[in-house]
Amino acid sequence: MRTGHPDMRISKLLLFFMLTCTFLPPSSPDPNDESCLTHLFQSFDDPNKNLHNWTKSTFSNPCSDFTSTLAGATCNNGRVYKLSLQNLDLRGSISPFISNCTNLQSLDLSNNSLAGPIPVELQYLLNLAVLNLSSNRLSSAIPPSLAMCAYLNVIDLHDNTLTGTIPPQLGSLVRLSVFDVSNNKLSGPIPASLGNRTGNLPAFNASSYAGNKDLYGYPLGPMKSKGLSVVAIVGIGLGSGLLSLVLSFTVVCIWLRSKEQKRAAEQEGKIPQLMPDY
Ligand SMILES: *[C@@H]1O[C@H](CO)[C@@H](O)[C@H](O)[C@H]1NC(C)=O
Ligand SMILES: *[C@@H]1O[C@H](CO)[C@@H](O)[C@H](O)[C@H]1NC(C)=O
Ligand SMILES: *[C@@H]1O[C@H](CO)[C@@H](O)[C@H](O)[C@H]1NC(C)=O
Ligand SMILES: *[C@@H]1O[C@H](CO)[C@@H](O)[C@H](O)[C@H]1NC(C)=O
Ligand SMILES: *[C@@H]1O[C@H](CO)[C@@H](O)[C@H](O)[C@H]1NC(C)=O
Ligand SMILES: CC(=O)N[C@H]1CO[C@H](CO)[C@@H](O)[C@@H]1O
Repeated sequence: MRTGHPDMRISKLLLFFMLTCTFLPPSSPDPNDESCLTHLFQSFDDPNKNLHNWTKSTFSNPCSDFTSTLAGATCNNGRVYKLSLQNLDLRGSISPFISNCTNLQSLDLSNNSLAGPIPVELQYLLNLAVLNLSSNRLSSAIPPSLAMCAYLNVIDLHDNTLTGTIPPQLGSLVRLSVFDVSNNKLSGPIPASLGNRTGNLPAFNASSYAGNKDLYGYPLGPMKSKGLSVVAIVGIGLGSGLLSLVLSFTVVCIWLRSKEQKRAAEQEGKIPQLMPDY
């Protein structure tokens, strides 16, 4: 079958590309980004109106090439790939719909007052390389499913109120070069997969884990013995022994003295009776 001269086909192809480039907008709106941004904005509380130009009309098309019309957002190929919303005094929480920003590579919400849990839905952000949620009021456990984000380089969760244990699964993130969970309320053993990384994987020192009262194991110290130390028990034993000795001695003294006084009084009373009147 003949489809025309090869040169003609190539020029037709060129014409087609030229037409599509002319008539398609440089970045087509993405329904996922729209859903992500809409819900994220709803879950944030922004008392200082730092996100004043995050308006509903911009969510459907937040990108024009590399620049975004939204403060803190950066685009690539018409998709949001970076959200840098640090130091904005944001309150509220992080919407699970963050997972709809599927091209996100960097999420920095650090140094705000965000509360609630770290959404487990972050596991769907398969391109995520940087996660900085430090200096917030985030609570609950660190989701083990974060280990699904295989490109994670940075997990910075310091200065929050996270509880529970550190998921050992995070040790499987071979690209991880920064890991900081210091100053939280984490407990339990530091997984060897993170605390004592083998091979040429970057290791994390004690400063990554410091400030968690009930966290233990290398590179921190061993488990603190529950309850009182031996010194404290001996001290309390000796102290209370001495105290009861002093107390009983005092009681005996008082008893003896009052007995003596009684006897003296009795003798004083007896003397006038025995003595004849002159
Ligand atoms: C929104 O704010 C950012 C930074 O404050 C700015 O770069 C951007 O141009 C603003 N967008 C609009 C539509 O005003
Ligand atoms: C955190 O944000 C506040 C403003 O909300 C700013 O004054 C402070 O310097 C920031 N801290 C850091 C470590 O960036
Ligand atoms: C995370 O954010 C905090 C505060 O904005 C900053 O000081 C820190 O360097 C960031 N962490 C990393 C690993 O870049
Ligand atoms: C721990 O590692 C950090 C960098 O990850 C470094 O800045 C710091 O000096 C180290 N601290 C100690 C005690 O080695
Ligand atoms: C850390 O790993 C090394 C071998 O890779 C091992 O000899 C050492 O005992 C481990 N330390 C702890 C505290 O688990
Ligand atoms: C379009 C889309 O991907 N929607 C998803 C957005 O995120 C929520 C919460 O994770 C999902 O339930 C939706 O399927």
